[in-house]
Amino acid sequence: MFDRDVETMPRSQLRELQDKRLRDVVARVYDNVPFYRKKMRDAGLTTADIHGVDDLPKLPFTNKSDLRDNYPFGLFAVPQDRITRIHASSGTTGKPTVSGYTAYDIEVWGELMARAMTCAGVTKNDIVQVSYGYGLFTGGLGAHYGAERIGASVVPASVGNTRRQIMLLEDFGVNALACTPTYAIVLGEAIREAGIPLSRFKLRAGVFGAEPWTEVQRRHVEGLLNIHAHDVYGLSEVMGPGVSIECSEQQGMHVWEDHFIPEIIDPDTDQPLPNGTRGEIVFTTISKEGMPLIRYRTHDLTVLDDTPCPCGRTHLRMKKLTGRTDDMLIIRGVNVFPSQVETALAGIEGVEPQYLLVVRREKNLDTLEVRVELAPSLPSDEVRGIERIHDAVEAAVDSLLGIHAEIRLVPSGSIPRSEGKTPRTQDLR
Ligand code: DLL
Repeated sequence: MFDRDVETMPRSQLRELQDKRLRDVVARVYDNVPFYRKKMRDAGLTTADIHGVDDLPKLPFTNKSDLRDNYPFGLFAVPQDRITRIHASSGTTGKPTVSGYTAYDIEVWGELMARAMTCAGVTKNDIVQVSYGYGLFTGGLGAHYGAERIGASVVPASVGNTRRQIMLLEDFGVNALACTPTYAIVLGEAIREAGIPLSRFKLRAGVFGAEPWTEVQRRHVEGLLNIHAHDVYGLSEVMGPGVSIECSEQQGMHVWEDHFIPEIIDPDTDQPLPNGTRGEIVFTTISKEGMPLIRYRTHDLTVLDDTPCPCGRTHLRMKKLTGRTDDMLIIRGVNVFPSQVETALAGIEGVEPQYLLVVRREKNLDTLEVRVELAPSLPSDEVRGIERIHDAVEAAVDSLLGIHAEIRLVPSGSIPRSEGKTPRTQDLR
């Protein structure tokens, strides 16, 4: 373990720590963030009403839309000169969701990712290849700082250039790989296709996350790379990767409860649900300085498991994610909302705001097709006009989504309508 005392802390002691840190964070956001002060006042609450974790359900939720409404820095709880890092992930309007960190937050993140990678068996003697994207996305730098904190040798490969990735894995004798599960499969299959025997690699562990993946995919990638594949979870608003991770038991991901309080709620009634029941996971960050979040709605569906883990860690576990309550798609690691396509179509002449996103998995890579209806008034024999519309839609969609989509223009009225919510997505993966 990276920090045995904390990771095996008796639950009663962990609860005391959470109570204290929760009181502290509530006071900090009340004093420093007008958004939280107003929300608490509107709910008839003062800081004196929050004594500990039992009082958590009294506090209002925070939604992604609140982050958007306070874009970019409105939820920061410290002055700008204390913010040392800013990350962001794509949001519903084309504007990203922003997250600000103090030097202390970055230190904690590194420590929690170090705990996470130790769970996956990484030691200071290992070489770790980080093939998550480096940049505004939290995957690359999060895994990088964690591996460095352990004292391992980090190879900051970032994403792409599969042949070079494989060369590095082989030549450097890399022991652990951190990337999305999809990319791990791409690497594994490319190694198999190239006929390189696995005996030439020293890979032992995978730290894979940022998108949903199944037990079938786990077995597939474990076989392809001859490794133990660990699921790692996180979201940029809450911190980034390392909010939770699977230990050697691979039976759910330990949530680092000394820094985050997880709750499961019924997404329809918003009421808390007991552990062991499937629902939406909600996080309160209790140590973050830069941008603390109170009862943040993740829209991720899972189950909390508080039964003891044979590994000895006392922090409870969340099961593999089974989906999301909203319509966000994760395509090649990029968060895509159907409403972004609607925004992209606005202003393009000759198309209707009738569209469908079709996601497929071809050769283990996600592909996106966007079907868009042509305006009924458009003569369909006007080939050059249609080509122009196609190119305009393609450029707008690609730039707003940040990934390439294949555009298919279809006749007016051909996308099925429904009486209730119109399905905007078809996920065929
Ligand atoms: O994906 C952070 C991360 C990077 C996690 C690297 C793990 C590894 P966002 O881009 O903000 O942050 O996307 C967060 O991705 O709400 C989930 O829906 C999904 N997600 C993240 N990890 C997993 C996972 C990063 N292990 C959103 N399984 C979250 C399933 C995941 N879904």
